[in-house]
Amino acid sequence: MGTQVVPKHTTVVERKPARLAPPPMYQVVLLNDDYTPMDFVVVVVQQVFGKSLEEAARIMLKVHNEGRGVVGVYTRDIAATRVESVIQLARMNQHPLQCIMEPVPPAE
Ligand code: TYC
Repeated sequence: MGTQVVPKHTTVVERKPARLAPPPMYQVVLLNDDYTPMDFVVVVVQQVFGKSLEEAARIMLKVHNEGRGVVGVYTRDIAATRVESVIQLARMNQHPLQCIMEPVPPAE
């Protein structure tokens, strides 16, 4: 056995309770195209994002008229999963519907 070294003085550093920063948030954005049927987009928005028929129709029309629109804001993994679900549903039904995620832009 070696000699034990025991500190003479100890200092206790009191920590402030850890304040966790909120996770970075991502917006899921639907992109317009000329081929995907409107009804299909509305069903996808309802199914993947849990929106009502009225809200899904409003989002679809906004995307149709403005070229793009935010469907929801989520943490990174949830946003990525929803984007994948939209793309998979679109592929399965042979529609070119595109969906992307991007960091929520900082408030002005
Ligand atoms: N522009 C499409 C049409 O006229 C409808 C549409 C809306 C497509 C939203 C994609 O993300 C989209 N059939």
